[in-house]
Amino acid sequence: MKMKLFHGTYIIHIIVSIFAIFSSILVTTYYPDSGIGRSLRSFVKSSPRNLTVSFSMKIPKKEDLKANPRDADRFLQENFYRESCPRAVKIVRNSMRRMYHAKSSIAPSLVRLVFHDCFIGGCDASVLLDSDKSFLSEKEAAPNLSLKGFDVIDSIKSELEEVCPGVVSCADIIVLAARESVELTGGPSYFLKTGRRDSMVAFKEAAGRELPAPTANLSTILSSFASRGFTPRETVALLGAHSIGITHCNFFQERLYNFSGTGKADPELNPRFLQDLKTKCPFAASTSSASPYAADSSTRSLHASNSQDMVNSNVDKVVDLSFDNEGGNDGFGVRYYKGLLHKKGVMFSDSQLMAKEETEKWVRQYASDKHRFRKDFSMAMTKLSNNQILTGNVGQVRIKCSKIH
Ligand SMILES: *[C@@H]1O[C@H](CO)[C@@H](O)[C@H](O)[C@H]1NC(C)=O
Ligand SMILES: *[C@@H]1O[C@H](CO)[C@@H](O)[C@H](O)[C@H]1NC(C)=O
Ligand SMILES: *[C@@H]1O[C@H](CO)[C@@H](O)[C@H](O)[C@H]1NC(C)=O
Ligand SMILES: *[C@H]1O[C@H](CO)[C@@H](O)[C@H](O)[C@H]1NC(C)=O
Repeated sequence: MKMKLFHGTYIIHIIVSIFAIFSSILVTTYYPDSGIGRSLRSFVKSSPRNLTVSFSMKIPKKEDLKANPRDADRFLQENFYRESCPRAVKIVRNSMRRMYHAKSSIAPSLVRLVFHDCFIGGCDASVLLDSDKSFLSEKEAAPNLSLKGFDVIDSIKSELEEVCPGVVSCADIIVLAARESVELTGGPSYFLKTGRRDSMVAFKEAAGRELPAPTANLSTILSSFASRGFTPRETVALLGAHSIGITHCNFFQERLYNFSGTGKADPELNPRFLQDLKTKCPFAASTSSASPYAADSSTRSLHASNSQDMVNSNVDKVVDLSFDNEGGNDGFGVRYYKGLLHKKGVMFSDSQLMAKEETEKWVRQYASDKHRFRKDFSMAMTKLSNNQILTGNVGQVRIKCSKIH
């Protein structure tokens, strides 16, 4: 009986080895750094008795490999809280759904928040830390601009603290909540590992400065994303998030009334769209003269979307980037690219994606191929969510997201 079993194992080993040799060649060609090729080769060399060990070796999915920077792939886990807090992901999901149904504007806020956190200094929840003296300026830059997102995270965090105190990091909550937000607004659900830890420092030197401003040109946008490892294709895909949320008139007022000091509108704007925007954003001398694109505006730049509450603010007027959810939830992303094709990019930085072939070709692809967009967007969001994470013993798991302890 024992012999027979061993015999069977031996045959399986030979068959699997032949497969492994071919896979190893393929994998090494496409993912030279992945380590899978190495694992497969060592499998071939291993004794049949080691089969069980080899079989339990996890082979990452193709998408994960592409999307995850190497270190994130190594340190994050598919369900980091499976033992310490098995319901963690579910709690985030249910909590987000409940809050979204009470107030849908939280979704774009969260997408903006994840972008802000991960793009600047990595996905470490540093964005949530309470301001001190030097940080105040950012919060006061716009009336409670990010605070809606903060509230949502705090609320999810306290729910989690009740179930499994001190376990789930704020950094993980941000990325998980953002994923729910994308899904709730019609975007794809994407793969996320967990196990991020929270930073011990805030990036006081006004994080936002490094985000491309709404007035940024294509080369500035691309180099800013490239310095974080994003290709032009991924950059175009990520900007599809501009199909939800709102933006403030003063971010693009210059385009409507005094483009580059010409006293005229940006000729790259669709004329009917221009009229539409002018109606929504009447000329406001006060905001235009006060250098609307200076430091404070860049903090709310790229994912400028935020709370609909701002509509009621008389500080400045806003435009709904989803255009009343044009195309329904199916329109997530696609309406943005279709808009760009018709010269209906709201901010200058958006319209810049049409300025050169290297980005324009992706705008065209995504406008006409929803599935390709959703796939690319998913991979780019996974990658963004894994940017410069803290794991292991680095950092901490905060008890309150706004404070280190
Ligand atoms: C097989 O497994 C044993 C025990 O884990 C290990 O010592 C040995 O090196 C393995 N053999 C190969 C060829 O990997
Ligand atoms: C883009 O903007 C940057 C910074 O404002 C500027 O230095 C650069 O010359 C601009 N590039 C082009 C092609 O206009
Ligand atoms: C347009 O911009 C130029 C240069 O910034 C400025 O001199 C001019 O006064 C502006 N015109 C209006 C109507 O605001
Ligand atoms: C938002 O700003 C208002 C007015 O400045 C202030 O009263 C309120 O407390 C702020 N909200 C939060 C959550 O800080």
